[in-house]
Amino acid sequence: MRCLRFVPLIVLVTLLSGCQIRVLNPASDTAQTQSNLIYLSFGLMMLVLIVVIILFTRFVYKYRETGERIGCIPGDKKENKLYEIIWTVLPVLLLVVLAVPTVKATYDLTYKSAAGEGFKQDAVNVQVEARQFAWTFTYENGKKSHTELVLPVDKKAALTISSVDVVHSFWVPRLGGKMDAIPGKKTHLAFVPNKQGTYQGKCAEFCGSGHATMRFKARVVSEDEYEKWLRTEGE
Ligand SMILES: [Cu+2]
Repeated sequence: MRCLRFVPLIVLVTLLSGCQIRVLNPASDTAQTQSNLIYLSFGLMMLVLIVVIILFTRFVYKYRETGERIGCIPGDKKENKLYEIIWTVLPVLLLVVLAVPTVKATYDLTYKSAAGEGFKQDAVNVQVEARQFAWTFTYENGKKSHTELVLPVDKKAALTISSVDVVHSFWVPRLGGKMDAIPGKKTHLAFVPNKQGTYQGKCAEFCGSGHATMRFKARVVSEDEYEKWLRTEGE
């Protein structure tokens, strides 16, 4: 019963981590795809884990040391071609099931981001500039914001990301995966936010002493509200 000592620790970790898992609560098409991939890989992992635990328990019980087996050393077993084929093919199949949607999603994102001009035409284009330790969001009409990224709901957003000093990483967990901000280079991130709300954004690359303070708000609002905000004076 010594293992019971770990119960409070497990409950604590569950409570601390489970309150708000933002990547599993997506608010854009890209974030939805990524969250589906997390569920798929978690499901496959649990499948393997459960099968292994059942087999392990069964074998430990079946081949336990009983009265007549004390000191018994099992002899060599003959090879079993069928079993060998099964445990070679099954992991390959699992990897294929995991790899196909992952590679497809990765290429879709790259394609969407790299599609650049095509995607940008009817998208809200924002220049994102990172510096130690702040962000600047510049809109098509020249409006600048340092504290919040405002986007209209259900409209494509195309971000062009750069840095003026060191490598940073733009990340709004509920809107999709991270993108590096690299000095002297432009990177792209594209998604369609589909839920209104205010989401936390941050720098996801350790960039110096003020890294932890490099946060911003991403606000997804109705199109009317967005137009109104865009026309008001910048900061
Ligand atoms: Cu940073």
